[in-house]
Amino acid sequence: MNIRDYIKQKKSEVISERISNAKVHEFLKKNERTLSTLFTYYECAMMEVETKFKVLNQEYSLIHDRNPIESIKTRIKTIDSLTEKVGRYGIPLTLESIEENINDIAGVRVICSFPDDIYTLAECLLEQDDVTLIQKKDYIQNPKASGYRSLHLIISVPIFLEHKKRDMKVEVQFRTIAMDFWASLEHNLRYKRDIPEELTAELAEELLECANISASLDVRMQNIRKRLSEDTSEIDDLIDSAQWL
Ligand code: 0O2
Repeated sequence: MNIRDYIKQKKSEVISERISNAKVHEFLKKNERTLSTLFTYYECAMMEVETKFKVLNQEYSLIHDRNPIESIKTRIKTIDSLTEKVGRYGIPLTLESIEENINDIAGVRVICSFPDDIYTLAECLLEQDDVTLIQKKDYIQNPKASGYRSLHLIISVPIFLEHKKRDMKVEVQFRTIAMDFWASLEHNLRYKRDIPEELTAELAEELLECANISASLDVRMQNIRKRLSEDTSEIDDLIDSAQWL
């Protein structure tokens, strides 16, 4: 376990004492209806963002004859994970404070084939006039010490309800297939409790090495794709000019 995770774990142990189960239970009981409405709004915002990516993917395939998105995953944060984060951040357990401070209740993960696709899609999303960028963390340019790579955006999008419009925050994580594969494996190590400390350190080191290898593989495969598409466009040009003969 790296130092960041160790601190995180220790902090959350202290916090679970600070935010007792009883307090969480009382909060959930008191706010059940409002909380469920709020979560429905987050779900709607998540669907809006997912649709935006589906549209971009379709349009891209029309123009470039390939899909930049391999898959899209969506998730709403669980109550357990939410209250753990509220405790860890030391913020008040109120609806207003949760909405203001917790940015990843709605999450959309976009898995791309190549690193360039990530930046193209992020740019296209942010160009849309109903999308507001709140925060950007580029763990591809600046990977985490663990080796984690991904581009994280916190955005705000409007959802249109019966008689009102409401801006909701959504976290978008962009990864290549290789980055996602790595993150899932590393996630297992992070949350597996009963691994001896020595083995954890050994596996973390091995994972860091894998992260570096897969980063260079991503770049090499992207270069191959670029060369292939250059060649294909030369062939297309030849075919086009031959048709005039
Ligand atoms: P879930 O279920 O995936 O949402 P914090 O959440 O407090 O750690 P912050 O600043 O909100 O901090 O978020 P950060 O570190 O930018 O990104 C948090 C999310 O990114 C995590 O969500 C993971 O999904 C992913 N992530 C970040 N670092 C790592 C890492 O080193 N390894 C892996 N596998 N994933 C990582 P959650 O909340 O952990 O869970």
